Amino acid sequence: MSGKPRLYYIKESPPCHTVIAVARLLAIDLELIDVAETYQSKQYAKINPFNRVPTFVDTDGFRLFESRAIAMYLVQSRGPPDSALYPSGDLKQRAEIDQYLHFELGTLYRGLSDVIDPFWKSGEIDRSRKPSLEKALQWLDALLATNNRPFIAPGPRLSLADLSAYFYLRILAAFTSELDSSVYRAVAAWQRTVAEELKPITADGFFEEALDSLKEYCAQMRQGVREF
Ligand SMILES: N[C@@H](CCC(=O)N[C@@H](CS)C(=O)NCC(=O)O)C(=O)O
Repeated sequence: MSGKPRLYYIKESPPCHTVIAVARLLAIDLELIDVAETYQSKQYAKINPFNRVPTFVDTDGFRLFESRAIAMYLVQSRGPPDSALYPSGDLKQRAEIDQYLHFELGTLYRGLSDVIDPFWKSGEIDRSRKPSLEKALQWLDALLATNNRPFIAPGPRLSLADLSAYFYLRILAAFTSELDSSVYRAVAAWQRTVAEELKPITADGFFEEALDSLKEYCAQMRQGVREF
């Protein structure tokens, strides 16, 4: 295999946004393959046995799924060694980024997915699960407020620890106005800072259109005119 590395993605998917953002930040030219209509197929299962997105396939045929793992691989395989996104030359800085990525995956994203997963079947969130998500958001808010940090990991620069959390939290309000992370003031300030930082790679409107499309999808689910 040769040519560009490939990313199998779905436009509305936050973990795909994380990977696409990292690729754009590092000026990696990806071939984007939209699998919205085919990701449940047996053919796609040969690329990703869990039938999920994103999946990355490198130019030598190496395959990887799980967005955070793909993001790390992109930085480590193609980024500069001192990339603030995930610095290979600074063990402790990278370990702190790992720490917050694990918090995001194990606590914040878990809280979020527990609340919104039922939505895909019923058009309703699981309100009984909201306390765990709110707790995770309070922790994040306190972390950012107490340390007066612009970004999640210590230091003045955007890192992988910000991106996954950012792309997941920005979809919350698409499901219901009850899930508005902007009530957490430090989280809201951090979201504005990350959005500002990402402006050079978001100017073409791709991420905004993807969010609008998800909002439309969710609105149709709520009205019962669309099924997953
Ligand atoms: N932890 C995974 C999550 C992947 C995931 O759940 N992707 C969703 C789209 S956001 C998906 O493929 N959903 C299809 C399905 O579950 O059928 C990652 O970060 O890559």
